[in-house]
Amino acid sequence: MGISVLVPCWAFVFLSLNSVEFTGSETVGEELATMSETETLVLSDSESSSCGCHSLKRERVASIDREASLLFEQAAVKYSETANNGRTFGQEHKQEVDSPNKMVLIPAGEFMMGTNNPGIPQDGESPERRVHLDQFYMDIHEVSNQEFQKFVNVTNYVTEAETFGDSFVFEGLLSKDVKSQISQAVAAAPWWLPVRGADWRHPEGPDSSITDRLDHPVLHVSWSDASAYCAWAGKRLPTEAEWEYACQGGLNNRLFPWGNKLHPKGQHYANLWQGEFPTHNSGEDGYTSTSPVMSFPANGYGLYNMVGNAWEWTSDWWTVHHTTDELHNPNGPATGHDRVKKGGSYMCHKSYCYRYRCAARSQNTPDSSASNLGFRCASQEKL
Ligand SMILES: [Ca+2]
Ligand SMILES: [Ca+2]
Repeated sequence: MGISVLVPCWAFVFLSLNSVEFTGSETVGEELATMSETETLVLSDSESSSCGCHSLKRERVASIDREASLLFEQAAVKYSETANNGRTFGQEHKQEVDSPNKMVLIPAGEFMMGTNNPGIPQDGESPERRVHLDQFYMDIHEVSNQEFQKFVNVTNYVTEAETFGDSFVFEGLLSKDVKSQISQAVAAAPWWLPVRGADWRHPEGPDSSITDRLDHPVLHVSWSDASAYCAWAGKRLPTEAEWEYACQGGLNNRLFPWGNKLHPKGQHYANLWQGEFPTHNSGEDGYTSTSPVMSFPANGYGLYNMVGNAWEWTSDWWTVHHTTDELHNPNGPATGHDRVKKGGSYMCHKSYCYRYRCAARSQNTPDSSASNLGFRCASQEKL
């Protein structure tokens, strides 16, 4: 089946967006779960600018429409064969990861958090507000598989994905064997599949491993898992304000950690998605999945992959309601339903998930885990 057949399929899915009126993301999830199987593949307006990452909630999975899924599968195969053929993950830029993660001082200061020109307004990116922060230390890279393995070896920690027995994996990364055993998908984002046996040791399910990816970010870790790791290391998760301030690398009001141009001098500065999401990832930046945690240039503070590669948990509860009040060391709402994640991932493309900006944000429930979500730690003291 050729691409000419696929285009009308996706056109149908996206044209359907405007024919269904949704009132809120929570309602969307509940409504979709009771819709016909075909309708479960319809995206909401808020999802249309999204990678669907914040839809990764176990209660949101629904039966797959087999006909539509077959078309999607063809797209995923195309993605896999054209982008991944001959590629060995992590071999091109394999390097020894510092263990434990080096930290750098992020100096005390003030910055404008959020933006008055939001890329995705419904995410609560605005308004800009002046934020003052004390100094703190930040891991220079995302926590790697090697580091998390050490933590588990010492503590026998069991992640939530292992306890639940499944985790969300992007369909384009799955083998045919694993895909054939799956009968459910995330209603609002059908490229996310709940995979039995997917966890940090098996990022694409039981037939995958991290052996050749020890220097890549650990994935399939929930907010609780990330918090447990940081506590074990004598650290903590960064607040959203700390993360966003650190992302800017000493620059002010820039979109990205390195400035406002996505490709300065024609170079890739982050592991993102090139091509058509979700059907074709050209891997022009060298990676169609995660990259080593110290790949791509560091920002002005010496931090790697703040945007792109893996999403990163922060300690804050999620809210989209902000004021212009000045804040000192803000740590978010006192309570909430979801936790904030920052930076986007290797799945982000401007057409779907323009969240690889410092001011961008998204959220997941604290027990969620996925094949593009990791973390790094912060601390008040030098370790
Ligand atoms: Ca990439
Ligand atoms: Ca990242």
